[in-house]
Amino acid sequence: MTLTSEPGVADGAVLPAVRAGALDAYAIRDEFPILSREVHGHRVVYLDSASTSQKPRAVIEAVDAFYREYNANVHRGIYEFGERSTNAYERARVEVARFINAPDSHELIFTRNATEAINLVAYSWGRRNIGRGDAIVLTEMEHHANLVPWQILVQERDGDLEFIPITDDGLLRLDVYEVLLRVKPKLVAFTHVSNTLGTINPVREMVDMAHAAGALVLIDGAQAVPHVPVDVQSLGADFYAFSGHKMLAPMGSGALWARRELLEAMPPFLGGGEMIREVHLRRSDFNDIPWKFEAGTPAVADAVGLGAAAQYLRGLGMDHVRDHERDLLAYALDVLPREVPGIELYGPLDVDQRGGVVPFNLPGIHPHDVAQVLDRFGIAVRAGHHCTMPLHERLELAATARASFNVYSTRDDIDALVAGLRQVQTIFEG
Ligand code: C6P
Repeated sequence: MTLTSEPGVADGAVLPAVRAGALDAYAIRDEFPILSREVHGHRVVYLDSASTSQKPRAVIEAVDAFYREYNANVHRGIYEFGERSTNAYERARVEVARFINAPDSHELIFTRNATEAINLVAYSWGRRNIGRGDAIVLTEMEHHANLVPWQILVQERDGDLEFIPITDDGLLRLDVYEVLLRVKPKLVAFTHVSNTLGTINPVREMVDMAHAAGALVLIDGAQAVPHVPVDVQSLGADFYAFSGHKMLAPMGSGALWARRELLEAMPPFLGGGEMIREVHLRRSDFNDIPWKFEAGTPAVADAVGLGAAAQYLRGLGMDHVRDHERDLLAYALDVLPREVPGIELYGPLDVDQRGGVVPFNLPGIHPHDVAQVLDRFGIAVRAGHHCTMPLHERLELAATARASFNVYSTRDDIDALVAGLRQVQTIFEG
């Protein structure tokens, strides 16, 4: 199959938004149409990128071009639009696989999001491999997406869950992990970067420990792939799940990467069209990977958008992205406690162990009220439990407010947050 080029960033191109080896976030902002809008008469200060990122023109145009110029189903139509659609879909797979340095693009399955990718493993691999008394090790900081599917699985199969505890700073207790591995778990599943505390977990070390104990490893990369360089080969994990919408791509796009031999041994997740080779009334032969796991008509335009997002981020350079967000994090951790009296911050203090996520509370003011008042000034932060209720329980917090960054975030955004929080305090404390 020849792969034609569809809209995106030219191969290997460095975008003009990278100058002198650093991101120019102000130039990048111009590439995100939504960021030029006003909210309640203020410039939009979007600090909820951990929830979902905004989309650059390159992604919007790739999706737009799909529907305007060649919308057709994939792997079916032997006509111009169908061939272009199939080419673009499979090229996006190559692009996304390359972005995480997967050794083989056929090991990359398109899913709707990280949640679906994790559920795919829980249903397919889990039901075949987890039985009575088998243990799965998770952590106290997991997003519900990397907790509930495993709860459902062990309840059904009579297995067990064990949890790596965290320190008060939000770091994993690797000493306890070492002890937990003595129960010989079948699987260890943990987040690469915490969506609530920002903790960047020591994946390679934890993978090596798990493998030495005979366990497979699933990494929830939802908050890592958009923000830090991810190389699934050097991380050494067995399964790696992530969402597209947090990495500048359309909602409804995501992926699971797994080693070929695991995917080939796993039964299908969903049955239907696309995932079969031959169907008879009483039995079917299944397709090769990755299509065995992509039943039905896929979200083709969204996958094409995900490919364009991966190209865009590759053009910026993920090392630059990480440096930019670490700089913003350091600035926020410096300025917030100095300028906002009494603010409580959570998570690791060392910016090398943390992504661009800043959870906080203003004592005596509910985070929902904080978020609501900030909205009046055009500032978007998330408030609540951020789908990590057990983590909040562990930290004895009912809820937190959370500011989170992406490539288009600037120090001006943090200054606006500081000013907004002072206003919140004035309103509530008089
Ligand atoms: N976290 C947040 O505001 P989905 O919904 O499938 O795209 O992503 C689920 C998910 C899985 N793991 C982690 C670490 C995540 O952060 C998320 C999504 C968002 O923090 C929405 S709840």
